Amino acid sequence: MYAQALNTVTEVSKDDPAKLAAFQARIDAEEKIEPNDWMPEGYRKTLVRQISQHAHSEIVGMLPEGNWITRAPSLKRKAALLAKVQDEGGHGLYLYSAAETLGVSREELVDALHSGRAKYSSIFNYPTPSWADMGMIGWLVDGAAIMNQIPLCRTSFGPYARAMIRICKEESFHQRQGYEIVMTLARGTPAQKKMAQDSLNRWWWPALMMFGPSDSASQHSDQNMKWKIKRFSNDALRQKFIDATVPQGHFLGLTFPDPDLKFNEATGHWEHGEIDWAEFNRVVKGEGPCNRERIKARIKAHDEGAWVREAALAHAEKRAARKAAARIAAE
Ligand code: BYC
Repeated sequence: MYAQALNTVTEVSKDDPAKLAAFQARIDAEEKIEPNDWMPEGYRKTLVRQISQHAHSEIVGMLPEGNWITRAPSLKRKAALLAKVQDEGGHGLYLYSAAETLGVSREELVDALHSGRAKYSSIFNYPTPSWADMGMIGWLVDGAAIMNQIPLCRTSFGPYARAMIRICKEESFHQRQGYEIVMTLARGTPAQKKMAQDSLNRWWWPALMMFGPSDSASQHSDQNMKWKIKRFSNDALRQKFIDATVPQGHFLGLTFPDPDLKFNEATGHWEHGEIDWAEFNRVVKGEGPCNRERIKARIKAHDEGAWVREAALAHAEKRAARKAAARIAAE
């Protein structure tokens, strides 16, 4: 039940070649595609897949951090964490709304998540046993998210690109608050520094997996780059993230759990060891440490929120009926 969707190769299209060529010309000219414009069915499906997976990731991503709101070490930390988790709920809503412009309903998307048909980011299937994990999520997970999402501000589908602009501004605050938590721990007592190091050891490899399979194994990349949904390949973004993050960790006196990590003077890049793709595949298929717990928590929250949705609907119906009655009375 909790296995995530099986992979399918991006559908290119059985559409009219003239329409396809005109569509591609608009993409090549950097025009934004809007919901009422003609688009190939494969483009629409790919966007629904990616935007909804992204929305699910934001909503499921609230859970590992929500775990620490009641246990944050100070009022200041609690307020910042609460605001961050609320931001993530907001990101989910912008993204579900962007997906809905493509003709799917929120209910269908949420049902796909709850039934295990839709994916969400592998990173949120790892546990958060220590306060240092709140810092590490902000620094590494939001840091990786920013690296992936800044180019999405220029993605070819208008509603997705516009949603990403605000999301990226907020992610940048999240990344800074996370780095500041890690910095405080790294400069604290030996026990605090150890907490930060242990947490980095647990999150480093899963953070690298956020960028998706290696380019040679990525099935959607070629078509997505052609449609300018994606602007950089998975490996290119992963490399940018490593190059930006390793010096930040060294500045804090932390080490990375990769004996093969070394700076290549000739290329100017940090070279890294082999990623454990078997682990990645297990987590994506629903066998990560927290997959079952996360989906169970989402379903529980959804069920317990049913009365809010019903009340909002009843209120909207009453307002519409009052408006209609007032209009008839005025005629
Ligand atoms: N986890 O052909 P590929 C956040 C799937 S939220 C799970 O390379 P594509 C945040 C992929 O979906 C972070 N699945 O695909 C929130 C595909 O499966 P399907 C989420 C993964 O689309 C709260 C298959 O593997 N960010 O930032 O070209 C707090 C083959 O992959 C993963 C987004 O969603 C993964 N890590 O590229 C803090 C960004 N990686 O659908 C932070 C938007 C790959 O064929 N998404 N898969 O069954 C993207 O940029 C792209 O979809 C990806 C994958 C780079 C993720």
